[in-house]
Amino acid sequence: MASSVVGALLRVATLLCLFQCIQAKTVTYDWNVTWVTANPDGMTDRKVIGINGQWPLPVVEVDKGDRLVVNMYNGLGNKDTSIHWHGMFQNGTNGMDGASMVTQCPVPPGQSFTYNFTINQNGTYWYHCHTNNCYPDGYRQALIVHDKDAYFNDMYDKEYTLTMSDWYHELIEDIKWITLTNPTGAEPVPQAFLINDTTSTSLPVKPGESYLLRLINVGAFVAQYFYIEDHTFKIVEIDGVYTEPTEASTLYIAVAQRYTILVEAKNSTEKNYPIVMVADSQLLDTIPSDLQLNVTSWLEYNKTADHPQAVMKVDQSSSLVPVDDMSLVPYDRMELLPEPDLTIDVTVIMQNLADGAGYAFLNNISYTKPKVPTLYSVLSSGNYSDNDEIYGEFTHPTILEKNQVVEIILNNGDTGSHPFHLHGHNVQLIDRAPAYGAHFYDYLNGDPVPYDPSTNDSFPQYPPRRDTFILPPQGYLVLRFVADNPGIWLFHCHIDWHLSQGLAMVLVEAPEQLQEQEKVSSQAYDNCRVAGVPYEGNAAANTEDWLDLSGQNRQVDWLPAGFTTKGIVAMVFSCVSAFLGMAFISFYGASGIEAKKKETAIVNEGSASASS
Ligand SMILES: [Cu+2]
Repeated sequence: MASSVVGALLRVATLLCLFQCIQAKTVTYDWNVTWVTANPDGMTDRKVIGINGQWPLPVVEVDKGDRLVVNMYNGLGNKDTSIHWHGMFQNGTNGMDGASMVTQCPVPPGQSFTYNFTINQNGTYWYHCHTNNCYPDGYRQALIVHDKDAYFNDMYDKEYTLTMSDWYHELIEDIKWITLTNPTGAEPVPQAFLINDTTSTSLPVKPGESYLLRLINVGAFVAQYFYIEDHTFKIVEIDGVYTEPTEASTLYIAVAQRYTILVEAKNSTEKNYPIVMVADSQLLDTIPSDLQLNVTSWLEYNKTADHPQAVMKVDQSSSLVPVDDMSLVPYDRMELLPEPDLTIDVTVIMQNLADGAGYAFLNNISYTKPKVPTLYSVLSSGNYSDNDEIYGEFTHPTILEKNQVVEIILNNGDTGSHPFHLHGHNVQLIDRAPAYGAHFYDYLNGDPVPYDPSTNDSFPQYPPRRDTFILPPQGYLVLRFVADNPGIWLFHCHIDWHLSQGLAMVLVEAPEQLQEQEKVSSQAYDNCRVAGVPYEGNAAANTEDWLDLSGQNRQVDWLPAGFTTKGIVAMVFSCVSAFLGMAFISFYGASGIEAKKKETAIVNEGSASASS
């Protein structure tokens, strides 16, 4: 009896699997990546990175369970490249994560790389170049994973995807800003803000119908506030994680974050309503007078009616009050993870190094690329893989053991907010201060406030999960996740300028399991050979002595403590010239008084003799 039940169950399971296998398909793209010319803001033509001669780039759409195959040829001629599939866990396919010098060699001009992985996730993602700040040159677009089982599928009639982005007129490689002449590290200010790679768009809607809007900030730097005049909406997904439907009227979307919302159309076609994107001007060190901080699009009820510009409700974008993502509850109600097995405690610091330029640090390390992609160090290291020394001092490696509960305490010693992203995972947001809203900038007037575990003991029962999360100015953020995905995963600020300043570290997750499961294609190693990048050895490319890191890439030296000889000489001469200056001033001043006294005496004598 028992065996016949087991047999029946097995048959059902086989049928189910067969059904799923038939359902899942392979979606293949052949992409020739080349420079093309575009003018999305109507202000100036510029070179952008196109795919098959086109820009804006193709939106990738797949169904949950599909295999995605992208054959990418680098036809840029003068620039290395790669693609990161933002938010994809790449479980079992770490080498497809696309981060140059982390999981692959940069793909040099004239070479190809095939990305090939199965997507067992759902929701709203994006893809972007992950080699030397290449995505702000236009190499970024939406990646949508449709899910026939999404709980909100029967709650809308039509869906739209809206990307938002900052836009620069110069090629990123021409913007020199980590320099002696910019010691404060002021980030380059964009020239425009785009929605769907243009200056405004209209979403046609019918009265009484409902719409699913997928919102993605594909920008390099600036977060966006988002609202629709006279409409509220329901949040149903953040970064690929379904949430309980949550009413909201304003969102704050940092670069790399995604929100999916349900909007119900009104029952009248009298007017069109502005969809408003407001750049977070707090992030900008200067605001040029010609920079348009808000962008108006429309929920278009009536094509022939007026399309009014948004009327700004506030003077400052920071007066807008967005929904706090800490208040969102995942639809699956996954519970708070237990106490951590491993705690990573890091602080964001911005500081100058010996070249006078501004850099970014997690604790005292400014991420500096290794000589060998870290994944390839793992795969070639044999028994050394669980020794973090081999990954180099300046990749800031931390080894996670399989299935550990990991807590990251991220403190902010900087006055700016930072949207951090962890590759390969989404994480629970368990504590953050200050909260979004009126008090978000409260810690600015004073010293940074680090997380204190002794005063924080209550966390949400069902914490929100996402892959990109905001660290408040001078505040903190606490995250938890399970190390159930062997791989090399970059943890970094997604402001691309800050990544280039070194605001990153690598997590080396379950390296022994990674060695067993990861297969690297010969094409991937060919790319290394052509690029002249070693693909064996420790971070210094040493294959003989794994613990000898001499020759590893290093961050720029620290500014020397105290005064250098040069400084002392400069100080002495400054003092001497100051004293000389004061002496001359006194001398001239005193001689003037003497001369005046004599003059007065002569005049007095003269008038005395005249009167006598
Ligand atoms: Cu940052």
